[in-house]
Amino acid sequence: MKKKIAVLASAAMLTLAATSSMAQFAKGEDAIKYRESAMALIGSHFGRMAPVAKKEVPYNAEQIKANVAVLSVLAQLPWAGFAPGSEGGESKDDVWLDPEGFKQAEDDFLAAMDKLTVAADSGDFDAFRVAFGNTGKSCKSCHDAYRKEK
Ligand code: ASC
Repeated sequence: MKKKIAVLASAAMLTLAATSSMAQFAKGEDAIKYRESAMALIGSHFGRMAPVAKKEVPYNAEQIKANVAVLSVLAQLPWAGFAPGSEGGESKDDVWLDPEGFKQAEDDFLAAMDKLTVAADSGDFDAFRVAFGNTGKSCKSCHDAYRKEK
């Protein structure tokens, strides 16, 4: 009996760890809506910094730092939404056919985000501009590989 409970508990913990979220999605379409909502917020918080990086709008170090702090939380969200059985939406099937490649793309993006956070926290415009560009490249390469053509 104790062993059975231990097995069930460790299976539940593994499931939580695998999805990095509170709970499983009830339906595939819930996961699709969740990840696409998270991506939309990431696109907004990222995209609104582009005019600053392009020097079309003055650099305000405190605003960029605060925005990147929000973005670094948002950046953690979409991944649980690529759950098994949630194929579809804007995702190519390659997300599920090539899980190692997709995980690598996630890791590359999160590593670029970490560098963007360091750069934004430094308050140095050129460091921000370079890290912003590199993060955008990681967005694009993952979209090119794993997002359907619009
Ligand atoms: C964005 C957005 C993306 C990336 C990408 C960067 O603002 O929505 O998908 O930047 O275009 O190259």
